[in-house]
Amino acid sequence: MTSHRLLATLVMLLSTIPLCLASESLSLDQAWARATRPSGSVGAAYLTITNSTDQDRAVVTGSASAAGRIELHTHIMEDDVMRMVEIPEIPLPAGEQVVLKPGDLHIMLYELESALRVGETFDLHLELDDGSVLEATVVIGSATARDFAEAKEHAHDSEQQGETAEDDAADCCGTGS
Ligand SMILES: [Cu+2]
Repeated sequence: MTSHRLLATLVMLLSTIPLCLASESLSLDQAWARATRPSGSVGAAYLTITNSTDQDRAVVTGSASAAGRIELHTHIMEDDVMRMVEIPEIPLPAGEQVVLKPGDLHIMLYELESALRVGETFDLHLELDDGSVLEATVVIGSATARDFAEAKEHAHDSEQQGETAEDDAADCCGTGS
């Protein structure tokens, strides 16, 4: 009887483990973008994805509320020149954190409905190879922001400044249209 109860307790304890595993998941954080020029129709979004599962995953497609379409991009060195290229997926290795940042992996935003303005936000929706979805609110910082912290800081003091972008879109997206 006692051993049965012990067993029952053990089974109960074990049955909570899958719940713990389920909480190890994928998270999308620190999403940010740089403001674009008023006439700009192309932008880029950066973010951090943490894959706490034991499964390799990948971002395969997505959309953004501010853009007609998005592409997954990275930068490569070709003949000593950095240029960006579209890639079919962004790998999210099991147990690793992947940071999308300027000069590296990024989400390219095409057909912007209007310029990205400091202090505003838009929604980003990324789909993974298993059909699951990650969503984030993207914070727009100034055209010179280098990371999420700076973007957030700029967004915070944007109202009085009315900042506009410099040549960021051209830097990142010379081939974009
Ligand atoms: Cu790009």
